[in-house]
Amino acid sequence: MKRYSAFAVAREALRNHTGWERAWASPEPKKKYDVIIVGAGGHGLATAYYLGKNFGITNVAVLEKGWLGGGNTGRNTTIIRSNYLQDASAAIYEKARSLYETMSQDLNYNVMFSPRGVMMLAQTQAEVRGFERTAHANALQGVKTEYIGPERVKQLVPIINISGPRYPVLGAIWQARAGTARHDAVAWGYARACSDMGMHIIQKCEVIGIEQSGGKVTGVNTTRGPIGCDKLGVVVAGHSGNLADMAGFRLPIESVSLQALVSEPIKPCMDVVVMANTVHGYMSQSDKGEMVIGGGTDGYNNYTQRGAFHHIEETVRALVETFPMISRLKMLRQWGGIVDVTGDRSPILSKTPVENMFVNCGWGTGGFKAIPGSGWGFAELMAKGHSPLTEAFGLNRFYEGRFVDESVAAGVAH
Ligand code: FAD
Ligand code: PYC
Repeated sequence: MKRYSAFAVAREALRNHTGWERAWASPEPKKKYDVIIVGAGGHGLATAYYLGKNFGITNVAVLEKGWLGGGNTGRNTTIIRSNYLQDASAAIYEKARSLYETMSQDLNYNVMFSPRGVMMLAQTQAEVRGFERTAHANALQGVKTEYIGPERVKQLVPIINISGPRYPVLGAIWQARAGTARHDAVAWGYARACSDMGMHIIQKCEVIGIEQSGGKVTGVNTTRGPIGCDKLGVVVAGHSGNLADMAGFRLPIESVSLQALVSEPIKPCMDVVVMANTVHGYMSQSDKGEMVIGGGTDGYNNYTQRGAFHHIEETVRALVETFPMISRLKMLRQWGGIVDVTGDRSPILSKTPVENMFVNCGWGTGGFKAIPGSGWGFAELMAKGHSPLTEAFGLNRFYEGRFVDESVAAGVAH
């Protein structure tokens, strides 16, 4: 595949852009692969990429029931941070954050990583204590965060109302090298790099059954026929329960809709990301000038991949308290994604009761930031049978009571 470069842009400008190649191929499925990954979201594609890059495993197919990146990866609000409390979480999220720093160069694809800084506001004494504790834990883990007071918050975000009305801003946990990236570009960049290694990305190919023999996975049944494999990675976010059901076991996750919305574009007014978890809202400004806004998950399990009016009302009402200037903005679009939530708000990257079948799910409301770290660790788990990055996130923790409690760091109410 030809490299993207300033020279390539100039060359194509001179020949009316007739020389660009398709970013990834759309081959017919083969009868069998060494590895099949189900789900062409960020986590599935990153897993395939690191299987090839780190372990030389390239006889890989990524099967996607819809279009690549059309699940939560293309629906999220793109916040990247690693200010988690537990060591195992800080390790995988910080690995991911650091891989985001060099992802554009690594993939030769501009993912528009913008380390603009993320702050999570403390608006109750409980949050003050919680975030001070996280900042101390992060210092020990080598993750750079700091607890800042209300004056510094106001200095960084002049449009914020720090004095109320219901919840004054008491401080915040601030991570200066956290930020955002272009979500579609992350999926597209990984897909292009996988295709370049000879892997098959097969869209409109839904997995409808999982084949086993003697307790071992042997392949999948799909809407495009049966496809064999030696190893299977299931990376389907909110549909993980359905795939586990096909294989004959249950996962400790719930699927629920998480929604977001964007305003009309306005002049630059906020150059950091702000999350206000007590009032249930968060906001950043996109490169186009739209205010990107999200709130909590729906309060009931569902598979509804669309927006709903109650969500706009709740979230905007909450954010108007914190940013009074948004009260006059028009909202342009709203959407939803089906997120997969575990009891301890931590992911599952694990072997399963079916030999050679692995699951990567449970990222809930916060998996975009984890994509490269998750792909790195899950590829290692699939290739070698173990990975230091994924060790704490096995399914056995639910039997053994070794939870990785991240309910405070999850950032979004659920
Ligand atoms: P997905 O991107 O959902 O990919 C799974 C894929 O599997 C889908 O494309 C789906 O079509 C496919 N699939 C499902 N079933 C089958 C089948 N049977 N056969 C074949 N394919 C199948 N995280 C953050 O870190 N920061 C944020 O700011 C943030 N904001 C969010 C805002 C919203 C509104 C939402 C919905 C989520 C947000 N998240 C955020 C969470 C984040 O988007 C997800 O955790 C992450 O994208 C999950 O990626 P994934 O690759 O696991 O899943
Ligand atoms: O996990 O940081 C996060 C997040 C922000 C918005 C949705 N999830």
